[in-house]
Amino acid sequence: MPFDLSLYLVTDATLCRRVGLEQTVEAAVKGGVTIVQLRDKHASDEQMIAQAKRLKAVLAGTGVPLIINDRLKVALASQADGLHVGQSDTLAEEARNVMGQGAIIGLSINTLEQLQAAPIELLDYVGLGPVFATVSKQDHAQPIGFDGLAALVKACPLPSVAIGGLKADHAISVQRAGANGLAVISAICGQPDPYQAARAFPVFQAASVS
Ligand code: TZP
Ligand code: MG
Repeated sequence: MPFDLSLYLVTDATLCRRVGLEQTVEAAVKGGVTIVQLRDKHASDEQMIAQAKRLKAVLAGTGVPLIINDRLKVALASQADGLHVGQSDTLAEEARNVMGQGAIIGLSINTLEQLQAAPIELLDYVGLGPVFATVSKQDHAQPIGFDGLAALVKACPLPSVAIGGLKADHAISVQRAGANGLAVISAICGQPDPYQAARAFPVFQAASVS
């Protein structure tokens, strides 16, 4: 499935509770979100499968892919479009094997060493960060700043999306660093009006569709 990393929404169940997860995603996509990742560190697989199916229904016909964080079982059972894995997960190879060539597989990268060790040929994109410290992810790695982001992008042969503490005002700096987009949780999830929150992000000049 083609994908556009320019405004990548990562969901947080707690932050989305007031507006509702489906409502947040629907509004954010209307406001310009181009790709959605369902991330939930606390739900059971069964709960997450049900949630993923509801989000698939919300996204049907929009062309916006649904990516699942970490849980291959959930991605398979919900027929999601892809899987995003972290450094502590060893899922990229397994995900590619069982989800097939058409799946969108992403990996989180924090350092040049991780980039050099990454199974690039199995991946479709990388998430680079955190750019800034953030309370949205517990025990996140050392922030890399825009200079660190630019160094990783330069060394990276794949499309990339920056993550970590990013707000609409950072879009220009992210673009200057060469990444293909911004991934955000709290700039959209938990905002009173997720549609307006998404719209606040400027459209990337050369939105990359892979
Ligand atoms: N990975 C690195 S930082 C982060 C994740 C999932 C959280 C980003 O959340 P926020 O609220 O956009 O800083
Ligand atoms: Mg993980």
